[in-house]
Amino acid sequence: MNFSRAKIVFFRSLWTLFLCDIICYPMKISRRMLLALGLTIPSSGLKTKIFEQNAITFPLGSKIKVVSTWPFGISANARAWELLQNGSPALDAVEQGVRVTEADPEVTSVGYNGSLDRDGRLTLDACIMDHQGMCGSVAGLEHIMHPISVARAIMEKTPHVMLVGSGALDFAMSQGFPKENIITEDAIVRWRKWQQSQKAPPITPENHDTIGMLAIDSQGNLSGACTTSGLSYKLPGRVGDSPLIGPGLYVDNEIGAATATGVGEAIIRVVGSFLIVELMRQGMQPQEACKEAVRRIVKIHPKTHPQLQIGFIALRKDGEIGAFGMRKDEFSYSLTDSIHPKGIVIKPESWLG
Ligand code: SD4
Repeated sequence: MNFSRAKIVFFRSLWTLFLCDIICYPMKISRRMLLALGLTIPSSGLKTKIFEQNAITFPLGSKIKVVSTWPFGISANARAWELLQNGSPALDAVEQGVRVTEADPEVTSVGYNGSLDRDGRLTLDACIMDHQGMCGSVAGLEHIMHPISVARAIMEKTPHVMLVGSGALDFAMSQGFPKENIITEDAIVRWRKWQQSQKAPPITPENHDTIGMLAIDSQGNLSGACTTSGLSYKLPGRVGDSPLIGPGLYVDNEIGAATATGVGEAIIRVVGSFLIVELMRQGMQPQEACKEAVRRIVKIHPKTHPQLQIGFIALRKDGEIGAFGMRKDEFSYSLTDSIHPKGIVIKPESWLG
């Protein structure tokens, strides 16, 4: 950059900051808020710095809420909501919330009675993340009813983030988690049926779901949890997005949180949940951020995306929610808050809508 160009950039930057302060100061909003409202500042490298310097501040206790993927999230939300209302931290709420789904035999894609892999084994994936950026994760965990609690124990009791397979099982047992048979007759019947037909079942919410849950507590802190049995009849050893911090779940207490459901391979390729949080950091609305993550999946899969079941949800620090799916009329999420204390199922827009 020559000297006069540098001078122009410098004075333009000063002018932008000056204008921004004139707008922001009387209204007591930060520059970051202004950006979050969709107003952008001319480029010169300033945008990132402004985000790093100003924290968004919100009234405490005014935004308690919980969102989770799919209609079965309603009963998980109910448990989380109970805890949030009692003033429990969001971390407890999301853990206890998704435990409801993990133990529910009606949900055949999470925890107990989950879907088996190609060889007839039930291998579970889960992760959890708190408002301090701490996280824990398990993949390919067998014989344990509540992988989400093992993920939390890894976060709190080890220096690690992720344990897999037999190591995860040994750790779980060392922490007193009972080794149980969580494969049901029903799961075996479904698996045998698949073996006979030897082709992948159609992708429907019945055979292909994860619960991802995001919550804000009375202190205004965010946490998230995600748990699944993964893709039905997957190759043994296959790991999807759900136990991966970044693709399946991400929480940044300054900005917001996001989680995902759907074909894990596609979600991993765009690091979906982290991407959404980072887009919100840059001022994108939660809904637009979720849509952009789907758009990037479409870009990578120009021909096959109509076959990909994908759903993202995002919860911004101020309580604003966003969601977006890939296939028409497929993805939905559950919201529980003071306006909907019994929970409501919402169908967001989709790419192929
Ligand atoms: C996975 N994301 O293992 C999970 C599965 C899922 O809706 O969410 N299906 O790829």
